[in-house]
Amino acid sequence: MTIPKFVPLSGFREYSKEEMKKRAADFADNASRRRTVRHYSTRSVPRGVIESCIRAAGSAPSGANKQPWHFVVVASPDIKKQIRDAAEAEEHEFYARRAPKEWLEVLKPLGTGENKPFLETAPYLIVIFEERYVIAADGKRTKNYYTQESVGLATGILITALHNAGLATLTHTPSPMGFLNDVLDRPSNERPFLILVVGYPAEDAVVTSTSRKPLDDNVTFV
Ligand code: IYR
Repeated sequence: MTIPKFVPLSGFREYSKEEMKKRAADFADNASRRRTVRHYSTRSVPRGVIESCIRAAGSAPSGANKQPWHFVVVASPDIKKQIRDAAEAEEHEFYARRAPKEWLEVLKPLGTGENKPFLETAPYLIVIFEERYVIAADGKRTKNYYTQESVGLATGILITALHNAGLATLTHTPSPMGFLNDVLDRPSNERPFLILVVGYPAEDAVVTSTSRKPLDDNVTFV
């Protein structure tokens, strides 16, 4: 049996009530400035910033601490083009045939469509994979737990970290996206979770006018 090895909790910071309130409010103000951006500049972004943000994402809690994620950072114009071509082919099918009418109806206000130029213009695509199970060198499989929840948590932290660093993102989920395993040469125990488009917004970027649910609609204190 494996015995847990405990060490003292270090690194935890407590703040005064006042400081706590200010930090919480400042964080919420900054988070509320995040918008999903679909128009990107080709301006480059330092790779170290992407690395730090992925390090933040990797701090997410995960089922049995298996950290069931893999991030592929795509900067290569050739690979970005392959991803764009494959994604647009799937999206063409989605918008032309696969999507039910009600789905297309709720997408209308977002102004989305099958053309995905941002997959080439943005300096980085971070393709996030969910590691459903682990294959050991001897071929033995071990299960990971709560992989979708874990990868969702890591992705949320990644998006927030990138926003905090002053970058825009777009969560893109071409459907189906199995082509990402082929293009990026990822093994079959990993499933594409989503593509995160990362960069500076284009100078003429526009977003839809939107509002966020007020707390009263979102929260119940009992
Ligand atoms: N994957 C498609 C469709 C799409 C679906 C939802 I739900 C969105 O919030 C946005 C888009 C696309 O990327 O266009």
